[in-house]
Amino acid sequence: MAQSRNHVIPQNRPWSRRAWLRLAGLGSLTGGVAAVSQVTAGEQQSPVVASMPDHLGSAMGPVGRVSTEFFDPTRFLRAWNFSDLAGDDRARFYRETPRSDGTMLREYEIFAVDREVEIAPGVFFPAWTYNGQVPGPTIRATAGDQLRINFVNQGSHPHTLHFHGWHSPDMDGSLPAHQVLPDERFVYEFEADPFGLHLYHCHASPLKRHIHKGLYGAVIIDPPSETPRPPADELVMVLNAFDTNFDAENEVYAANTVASFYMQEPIRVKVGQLVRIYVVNLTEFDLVNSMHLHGMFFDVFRTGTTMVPSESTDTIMLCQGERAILETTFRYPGDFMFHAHQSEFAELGWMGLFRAEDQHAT
Ligand SMILES: [Cu+2]
Repeated sequence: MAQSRNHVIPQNRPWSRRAWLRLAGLGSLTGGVAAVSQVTAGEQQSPVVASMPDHLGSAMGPVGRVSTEFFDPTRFLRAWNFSDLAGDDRARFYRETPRSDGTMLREYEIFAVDREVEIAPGVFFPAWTYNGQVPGPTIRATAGDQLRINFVNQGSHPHTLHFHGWHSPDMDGSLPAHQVLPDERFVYEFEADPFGLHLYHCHASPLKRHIHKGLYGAVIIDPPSETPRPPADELVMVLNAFDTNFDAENEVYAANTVASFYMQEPIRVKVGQLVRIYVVNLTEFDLVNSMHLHGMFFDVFRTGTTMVPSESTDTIMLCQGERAILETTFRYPGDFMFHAHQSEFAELGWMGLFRAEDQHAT
């Protein structure tokens, strides 16, 4: 906490999630939360009377903007294998080499580093990160490829990379013997198997602390190239939350780290085009998270391990570490809200908008 700048949480007393709601009315989080806070704090007045003017001014979304210079949630949506970096920069972190059997060797440079990340305008969280960002870079391969991850721990604590998927025990990054100490390195190597939507995270103990500090990312393993998924506009959403005062409760929730970011910068999609959303739940402390999309339904491929959807719904529940591929096609132009159906999560930042535009709109 000491290294956090512009931190709005007082350090000298326990700070509950309810207190955060009240504080947010004074600070920089969301107008919607401010309205809630004034009702909560209005002991002297009728809640109805107290809430009237606040409702008029409670446009949802944060006041102010985060810096997107280093981490831009819009770019993160459609970036994998460091595709958000140009030529030489990308080659420093990612290389692919065709193999004789038609598969690829994919090599990654992943490093752990302590770094503050801005999770709401002016609110900085002292994160532990992979490659300086939360979530870490999305890894993407085709089933049968070989993955080689060169991991360097530049952080101040022992860390690991623990991948979900088939691999040998020595590549699991979970036991005390697997810990990579500060300034040490380890090479993880395994085959991309099975196809689906997976994840990686640190597995050093205490586990929930190492995960919630920001050490996690998405892994997309595409089906074999002979049987690909249909072309689509593809988006990665990692559901996460931040315990800013370390009381084992989250104060800020998001899809892709920045509270309410996509309320200010709606995700642009095309009417009539298939949209595929890779949703991974990496929220700590709360057992269940969810995603609800307004005005439409989507097909659900749980864990992404089948080509046939298991259900069609407008709300999906995900336990910690659970993930799903969602597919839908927007029928109408306009703004469509999406958010956690846990209302408290939504009001604390896990909310956004899709902006659907006609195919030929510029
Ligand atoms: Cu760790």
